[in-house]
Order: sequence, then structure tokens, then C-alpha cells
Amino acid sequence: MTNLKALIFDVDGTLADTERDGHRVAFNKAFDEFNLDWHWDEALYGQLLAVTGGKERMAYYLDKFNTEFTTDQDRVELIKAIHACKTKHYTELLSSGAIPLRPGVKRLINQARERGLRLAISTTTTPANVTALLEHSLGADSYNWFEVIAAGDIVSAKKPAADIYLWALEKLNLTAHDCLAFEDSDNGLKSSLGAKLKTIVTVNGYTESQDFSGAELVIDNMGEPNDGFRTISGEDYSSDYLDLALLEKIHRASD
Ligand code: XBP
Ligand code: MG
Repeated sequence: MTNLKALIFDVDGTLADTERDGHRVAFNKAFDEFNLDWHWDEALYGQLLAVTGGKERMAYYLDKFNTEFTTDQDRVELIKAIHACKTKHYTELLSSGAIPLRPGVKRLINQARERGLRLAISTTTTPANVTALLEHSLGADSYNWFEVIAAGDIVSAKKPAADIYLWALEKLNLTAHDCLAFEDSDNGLKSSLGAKLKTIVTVNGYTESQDFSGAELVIDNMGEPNDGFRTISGEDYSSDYLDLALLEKIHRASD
């Protein structure tokens, strides 16, 4: 049995509930700036989240939902330009403090740091978005708390492919058995399980009805001592907030 050495966090939907009021709003601001009549309402965005990666998501939208759109520009280049504009709007949204961390995230990360656990991030989102979220929610130095930040285009195959987690494990020089992963979506869970990582899922409005087979524990959020989580599936050992004691039990049971 190996000791728990590292926690690997997904970002969007896990550290913060960023999609509906963050990324989606930033995409629509970018579409307006490009004078496009594209508008992603909450329901459509929920469908588009089937595809990870903002650039890939725009291509999916054009292929499946806006087949009438034509342009004399190179479509790949246009999508890249729109995405850069979206990232500018998204990081500005984060800087305004519009998207707080989810319950229990700051407490768990601080406890892990105090106990010397190594921290990493595995996310499909753009690196600049990770920097902005961490700096504006955990403080200027918090970027350095994470030994490895595996993000965005660092791998060509995005979630649900396992590549982003495998890349993080390689950089950590750890095996999957040394770690626990934290995710929010079916695509994210497929990715972490593909890397053989035991995974805890905190659902959100867009993902609560998805299939999380294979997760160690599925909860509605990480919980706080005075405001516990709701267990959706898996073994919570009669706890109602994630702390290192619970993580150790889950990690031991997995061996
Ligand atoms: C979620 C994603 C990202 C964001 C948009 O990432 O799929 O693509 O929706 O960010 P994760 P970008 O859950 O893995 O953190 O536009 O920068 O891709
Ligand atoms: Mg996510």
C-alpha cells in the first residue's frame, strides 16, 4: 500500500463553478466583439460542454448547431482569434472576483499544504485562465503551490482522453497509486480513470445527471465542517466534508 503523496485537481467545475457564469459569458462577449450573431444561452452551452476545450467547442458548435455559418476567413484561424478574445474577457471576469472557489476547496488545499502533500492541476482550460483563477481566489503566490499545472494545449488529446493526467503524473514522477484526482464531469472522470487515478467527483448544475461510474465518491461539493456535503454515491465513511482524514481512508481503500 502506498501513502497518499499528491492531489490532482481539475479546474472548471471543480475548483470553481466557472462554466455558466464565466466561460459562457466570456464566449458571448467575444462573439459580440467579432460582430457574430452567435449566442450561447445556458441550455445550449450545457449541450456544447460535451466537447472540452474552447476552440474545439466552437468548432463543434459550427459543425452541429450553426451549419449555416460561412466565412471567407480560414475557420481555424478565426476560431483561434475569437478564443484569444474570449480568454481576455474570461480572465477579466476572474479578476473582478465574479467566480468564487467552490465550498471546501480553499480549506482542503490549505490543509494539504500544511501536511506537505504535493499539489497539481490537470485541466483542459487555457493556462492563463488557471493563473487568473488561482491568483484572484487563493492569492498572488498560489500559482507556486501547484508543482505541476497541466493545462490546455499542452496535450493534443483533451479530456476525456487520459493524456492530461498522464502528463501530470510524468512531471510529478509519481504513479497513479500515489495520488487522488478531483473532477466534476463525465469527460473529466473518464480522463482521470484512463490514467488509473482514484477520483472524487463534486457535481455541479451542468454535470449532476451524468454517469460517474468508477468514481470513489460522488458528492455535491467538498463540504465544510459546518455545512456538509450530500453524498450521491460511493463510500463517505460517515463524513460530510472532505479533509485529509477522509482522503486517506478513500486512498487506502483503493489499494
Ligand atoms: C473545462 C473545459 C474548458 C473550459 C473552457 O476544463 O472544457 O475548455 O470549458 O476553457 P476542465 P478554454 O474541466 O478540464 O478544467 O476556452 O480555455 O478551453
Ligand atoms: Mg471540469
